[in-house]
Amino acid sequence: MMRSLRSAFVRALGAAVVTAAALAGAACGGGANAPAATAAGDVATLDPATTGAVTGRVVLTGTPPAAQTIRVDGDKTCATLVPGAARKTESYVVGDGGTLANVFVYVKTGLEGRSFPVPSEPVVIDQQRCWYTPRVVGVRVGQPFQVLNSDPLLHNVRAEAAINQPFNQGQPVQGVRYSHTFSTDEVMVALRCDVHAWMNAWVGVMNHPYFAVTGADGTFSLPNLPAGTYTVEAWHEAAGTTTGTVTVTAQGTATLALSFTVPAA
Ligand SMILES: [Cu+2]
Repeated sequence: MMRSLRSAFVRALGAAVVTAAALAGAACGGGANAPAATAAGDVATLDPATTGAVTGRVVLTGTPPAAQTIRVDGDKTCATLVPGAARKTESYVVGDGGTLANVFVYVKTGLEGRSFPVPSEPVVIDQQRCWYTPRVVGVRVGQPFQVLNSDPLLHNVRAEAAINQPFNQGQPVQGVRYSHTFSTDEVMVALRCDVHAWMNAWVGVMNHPYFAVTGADGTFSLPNLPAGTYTVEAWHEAAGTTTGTVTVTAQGTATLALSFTVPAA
């Protein structure tokens, strides 16, 4: 009895994985960090004939402050891991034409009342050579979120959450992995290292799968959105937030341009 129930469950789950991963994996738009959905739900069952997409580009207007040199040799082990024992700040990562990287773009309003399956695959931020990689990620409420220490030294990761429960974890050993799940959507939860003051990362906690992080070309894509009108917000660690409104039609692709201005010093 147990065995047949279990195998039926596994078969059902397997079918759901194929369907949901094909549709929802792309919806997360997080590149290598895009988690695959692993359970049936609204995303898996959304009729593609009823959904569309938003694509766009984020640009920065104005001249950002020049990157600063960060000496990391206050920690002798960091100094051996980081070429030249120095890094550059990444407060603004700007490409040709002012395209802006590390922007968290997400649907802020328009999805109320909907629920979506939560991926079981973890979203991972790694501590590599005394730096967080990636710098900005999105994760779902209830989805495993992990902080990995790939360095042979002590990091202490502190989550500065305002809505979620903050956490503070020493990670003294290479290979250690702290797992956490966030309980509420929150933009953004900052991660800092108490050992290395230059280490910063940010986590966008979402109750739906429609979010993305821009790369150097500033582009983003939010596919498989139900037809409707949405407020899309873009968050940047130094430039703040900006929003746009976009209407998605069934099987259409709407374009949304978002721009930030360098704040006055
Ligand atoms: Cu550290």
